[in-house]
Amino acid sequence: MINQPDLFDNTSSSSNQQIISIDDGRVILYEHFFDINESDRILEILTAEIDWSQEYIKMYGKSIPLPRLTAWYGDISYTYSGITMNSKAWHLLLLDIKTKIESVCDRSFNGVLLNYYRDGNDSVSWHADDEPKLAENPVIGSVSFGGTRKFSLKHKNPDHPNHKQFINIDLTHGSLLLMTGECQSFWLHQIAKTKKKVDPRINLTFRLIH
Ligand SMILES: O=C(O)CCC(=O)C(=O)O
Ligand SMILES: [Mn+2]
Repeated sequence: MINQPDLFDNTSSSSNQQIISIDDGRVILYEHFFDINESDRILEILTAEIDWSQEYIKMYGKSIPLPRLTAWYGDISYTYSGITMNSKAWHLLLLDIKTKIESVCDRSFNGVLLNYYRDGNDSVSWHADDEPKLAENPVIGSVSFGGTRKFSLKHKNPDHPNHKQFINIDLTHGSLLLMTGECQSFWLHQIAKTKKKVDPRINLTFRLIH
């Protein structure tokens, strides 16, 4: 595990910081990073004002719709899974959220990928945020609003116990999850589909693109 004692300023957030203990990486959860009123307001504004789009990926020669809506806001364009998302002027609310996240980790971000999970059928499959433009050991700041969904982590090494036994974290309304250190090199993460009735959910992952 990489030790990054200077990464977090524990004094600047009133919310509870919970360190999720994993090998080869560092994951920190702040529940209620945004209080309930702020979170309700953010959910309402982002649902209405973000320029959501349905993207498609090519698989076996077919064009398959992503099982969620997405958007990218940032200083530069971003490419992942063969999809290029052009830069769009920052929404002021996204800048406020960015500043608040930057205040608990001494990193700055220059883009945010937004996901809109309409219901339990929407998901993101196993992947790591490891595009070359993110550089090595990126800090990913992930905030969630709306219905709680289960975020799972699995170790990439088939011999590691957490390859089969996933680490599951409930990402609740207003929570912040930081993935840092070697997390993206050694772990995959997903939001699985669920048959449970779940409210719509918006997730924002703030990133630094080089
Ligand atoms: O919705 C989430 O919590 C995760 C989203 C994610 O992993 C991504 O956008 O790369
Ligand atoms: Mn991801």
